[in-house]
Amino acid sequence: MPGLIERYMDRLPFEPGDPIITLDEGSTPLVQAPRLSERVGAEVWLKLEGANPTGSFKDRGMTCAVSAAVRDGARAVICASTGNTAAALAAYAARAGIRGVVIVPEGKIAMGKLAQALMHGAQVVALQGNFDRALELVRKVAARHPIALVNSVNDFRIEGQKTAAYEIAEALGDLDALCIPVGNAGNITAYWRGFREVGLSPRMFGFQAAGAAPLVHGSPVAAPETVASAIRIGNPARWEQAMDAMTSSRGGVDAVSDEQILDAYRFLARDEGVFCEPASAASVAGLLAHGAGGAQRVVCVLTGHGLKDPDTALASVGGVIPCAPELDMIERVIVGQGLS
Ligand code: AN7
Repeated sequence: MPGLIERYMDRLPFEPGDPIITLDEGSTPLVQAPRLSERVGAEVWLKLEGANPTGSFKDRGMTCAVSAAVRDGARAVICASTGNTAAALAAYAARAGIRGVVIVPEGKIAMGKLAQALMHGAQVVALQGNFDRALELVRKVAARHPIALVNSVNDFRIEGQKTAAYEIAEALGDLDALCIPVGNAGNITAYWRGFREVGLSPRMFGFQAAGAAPLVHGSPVAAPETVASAIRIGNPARWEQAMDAMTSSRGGVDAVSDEQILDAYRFLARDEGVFCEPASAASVAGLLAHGAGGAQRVVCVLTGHGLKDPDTALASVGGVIPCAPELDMIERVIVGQGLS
């Protein structure tokens, strides 16, 4: 499939002939989740955004933000990031042949994301502070220098990300509820915009990690903490729009503990064959813990791939079984576990 700007140009702020920086993002799988459906007593679908080129939904926003920046003559792009935006920025900046700069909280981004940003040649600044401080600082840098800010405060990001709602509408026709993790609150804003544009109003249920749940508390969190590093955010930039999406759709926002997140993370991997990153599992943890208002047909957005964060995966499961290179030793190990 072509990238999403080409697919949806009539509904995006681009014209034929504009420069398009793309990796053929979007068109991600929407798969049924039979075991999860059974557990919650509803028809549950998973939108696998980890199948995007850099492994997260950020590619949808980044193709638009970087294409628009190039159209405006930008030679450099910058963002603050908990990791996935940094990886996407780095890839699309490389594709565009412009400079990429990312500011990330030192020691708090998953290994895969760091490897991506560095491999794609972005300048990676490890801030001795959290994401919220990084976002404050990049806003100031972008105001003072000719460098385009591509965090989701940039509306082109929202425009690109709304296309995931189009794809769900095309695949299902209609749905009763959407469950989605909320960090900086750009994605829930984007889905709501996309659904409204195609005439749908599913109930929007946003889920935050309990240690980083400003929308649930109704006030910013100064020192957010969670195993789901992607959503370790205490003062979301799209606060009002996210609340509007949840209120006007008769949805809501709730918190899930790290334990609930990790349980859902393992359940998806072991029982549905879907490996997402911990932040993504917050959508399913939320559905399991809080329900979705009695909805019949529910879509959970799995925002990023599990391979992004191998450290958390390995810390969440049992280890390997060492074995001498002999047939009888292998048999003892695997037949001992029962084969038939
Ligand atoms: C996997 O990369 O904020 O509510 O800087 O990586 O739109 O912020 C990532 C966010 C959910 C939350 N799931 O989305 C960043 C960043 C994953 C994420 C979110 C993020 P928003």
